[in-house]
Amino acid sequence: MSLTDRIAEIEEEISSTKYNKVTQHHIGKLKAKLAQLREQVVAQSSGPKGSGYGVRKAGDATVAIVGLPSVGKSTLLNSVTAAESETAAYAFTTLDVIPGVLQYRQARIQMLDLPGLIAGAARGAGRGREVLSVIRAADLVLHLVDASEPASRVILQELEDAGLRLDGRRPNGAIARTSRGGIEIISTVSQELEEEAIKAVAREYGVVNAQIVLREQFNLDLLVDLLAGTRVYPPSLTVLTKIDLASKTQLAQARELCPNAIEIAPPTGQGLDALRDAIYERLDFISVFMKPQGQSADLEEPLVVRRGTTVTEICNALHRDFLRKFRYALVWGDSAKFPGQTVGLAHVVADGDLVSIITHR
Ligand SMILES: Nc1nc2c(ncn2[C@@H]2O[C@H](COP(=O)(O)OP(=O)(O)OP(=O)(O)O)[C@@H](O)[C@H]2O)c(=O)[nH]1
Ligand SMILES: [Mg+2]
Repeated sequence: MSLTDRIAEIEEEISSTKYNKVTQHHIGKLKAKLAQLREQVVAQSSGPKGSGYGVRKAGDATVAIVGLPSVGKSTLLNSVTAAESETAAYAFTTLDVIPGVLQYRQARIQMLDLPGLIAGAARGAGRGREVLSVIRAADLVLHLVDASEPASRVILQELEDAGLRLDGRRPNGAIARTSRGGIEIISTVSQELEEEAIKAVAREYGVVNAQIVLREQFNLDLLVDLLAGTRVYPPSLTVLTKIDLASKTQLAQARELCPNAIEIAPPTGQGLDALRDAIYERLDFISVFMKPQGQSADLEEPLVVRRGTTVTEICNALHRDFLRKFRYALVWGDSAKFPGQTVGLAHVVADGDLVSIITHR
């Protein structure tokens, strides 16, 4: 039996088994198996190095444009960057990853136009697996939905199956392997899952001896995510496009399917300013001002970085010599305990900070 068939069989068994305290254990094992089979599919597709899409990350952040064929992904890329990605009125116009750069408020944002995703992509339909691996590496996912033909479930399901948890967060728990003693479950809150079910799922993942610490209510899916450890949690924005084409009824339908979406029509320019703003906000950029050693601060042109950036990353963004010759940094602003605090490479900067890197001569 092929992997795809086994996946289909397990999906079928899960959906036909009623979930309750008695079946929890069994369903848990099935879900763990399913997750592992899906990972095998992805692993098989990676093949020899050089196959797949070799996209180099560039700029201050990377945004993946995701959607069904023909929703208008390439049209959007062309309208917010200088890229010229082919567009056409038929599906699968784009077969490669086409990068473009969106320059906005001192940030250089790499936008990736991707081939359309279709149902079954996570199992390898189209070039689904390769496209999904590019999406996994993105800092933000732009989910494009055609307002004149709204359908969003297909894509969201494919992303979910590929281990992408849009706007999600890591489950609050940990697995510490031990050398003996079997599996011990330590939970800080009362769990709806039976201990035996939790252990059964863990065993599916080859856990024999371990302390499993759960710091929130877990369900089977969260538990599998915790054990798999390979999930990614990118932020996302939903975008309704072609709103110039959509009838009143279609638009109403689209809005119901995708509440809070940004509405655009790239050929008329409608909504593009709002979209650029939203991308910038969602990427959580901050500004850091640099004060070159022994000179006055540059308050004109800040360095734009993502929230959570460390002094190491700032050094890298400036010039490779900074890291090699680094002695310490001085920081003024919200991340400093007092003005001019001396910090090391691991220090995390805050919006509006003034930073001076002190190097060996
Ligand atoms: N009226 C209108 N037409 C649009 C809009 N966006 C895209 N189109 C048209 O829709 C068709 C498909 O657009 P593409 O940008 O090629 O779509 P895609 O998502 O890149 O398609 P694939 O690469 O095949 O997955 C083209 O004929 C575009 O001109 C829009 O906002 N309004
Ligand atoms: Mg395209």
